[in-house]
Amino acid sequence: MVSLNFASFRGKSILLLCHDHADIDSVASAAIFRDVLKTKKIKSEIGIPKHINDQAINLSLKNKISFVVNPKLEKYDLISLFDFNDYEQLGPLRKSFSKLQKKGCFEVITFDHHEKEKRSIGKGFIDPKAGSTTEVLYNLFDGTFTKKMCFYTCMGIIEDTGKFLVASKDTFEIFSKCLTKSEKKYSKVLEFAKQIINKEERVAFLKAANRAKIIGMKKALIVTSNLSFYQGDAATKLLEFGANISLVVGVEKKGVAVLSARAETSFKEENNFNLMKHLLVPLQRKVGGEIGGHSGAAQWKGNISDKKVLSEAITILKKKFD
Ligand SMILES: [Mn+2]
Repeated sequence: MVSLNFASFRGKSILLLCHDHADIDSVASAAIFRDVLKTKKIKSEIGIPKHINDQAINLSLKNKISFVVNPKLEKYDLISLFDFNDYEQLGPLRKSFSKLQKKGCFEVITFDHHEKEKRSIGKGFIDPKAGSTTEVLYNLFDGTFTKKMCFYTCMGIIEDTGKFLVASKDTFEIFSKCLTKSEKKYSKVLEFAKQIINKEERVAFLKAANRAKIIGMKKALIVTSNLSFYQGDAATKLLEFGANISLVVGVEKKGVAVLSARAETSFKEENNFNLMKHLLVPLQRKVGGEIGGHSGAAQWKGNISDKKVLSEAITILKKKFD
C-alpha cells in the first residue's frame, strides 16, 4: 500500500462519507480518520447519505461522534469514502455525486475492504484481505492510534467479521493489540456490536426459515429462501442452521429484485470458493444488474424477476458443486 499524502488534505473542505445504511465499521472508520486528520490539524466532517443502523447510532451517541445526514456535496473539495467503493452504496446521493465528480468538483479517496468494483468510485486504499475498514486504517496509521481509535478498530472488526466467523490471523492480531491498547474489556466491545433485533426482523427471519428450500448438491449444501426485506441478515441466519451457501431473494420497492448470498467460512476455505468471483461475477455476466460484497457475503440487485435470478445462480453453483 502506498502511504497517504496529508498535503493533499490541507486547506480543503473535507467530507468523510459513510455508505448508506451506515453500519458500525463505516461510522467507526470515519471517526478514526477524523481523529487522524485532527492530529495533523486538519478539520473534516462526517456524512451519512440517509440511513444509519441502530448499532451505529448507539456508537455515535455514546461516543459523541457527530455527523451530517444528506450532506451538500458541492460544499466539499475532497470526499473520502469509508467502507464502500461502489456508486450503489451512495443511496440517495448517487446522482448528485456522479454529476459533481464528473465535473471535477471534488477529489475522492476511498478506504475500504470490499472487492474493488469494476467502476470503482475513486482511488485510495482498498484491501479485500482486511477484516474491516477500521483494520485498513490501522494498517495505515497504527503509529498515531489513541485508546479511542483502538476501541473503534475493535468495533469495526467484531461487526464485520460476524464476531470472528470470518477472520484472518492478521485480523486476530490487530484485534488483540487494539483491545489491549484500548484498555476496554472484550465484553464492552461485544455490548456495542450486539444486534438489536426488532420484531419486524424476527418475523422476517422466521418467514425465511419457513420458506427455506434445501438444494443438496454433491459437494455443497445450499439453502434458498425469499423475503422482501432483510435478505442479507436472513441469509446469515440460514448459514447458522447448517447451509454451506445460502441465497435469499426478494423483490424490493419499485420492482427491484435482490439476491443476497452468504458462504460459510470453513466451506469457503476447503473449496477455495469466493462468492464474488465464483457466483456474483458470473451471475452479473449472465443477467446484468449491480453486484457488491466480498468472498463470504455478497449481493446482486437488478431488474429481472427474483425467480429467474435465483435459478441462474443455482445453475452456476450446480456447475461447480454438483
Ligand atoms: Mn466494513
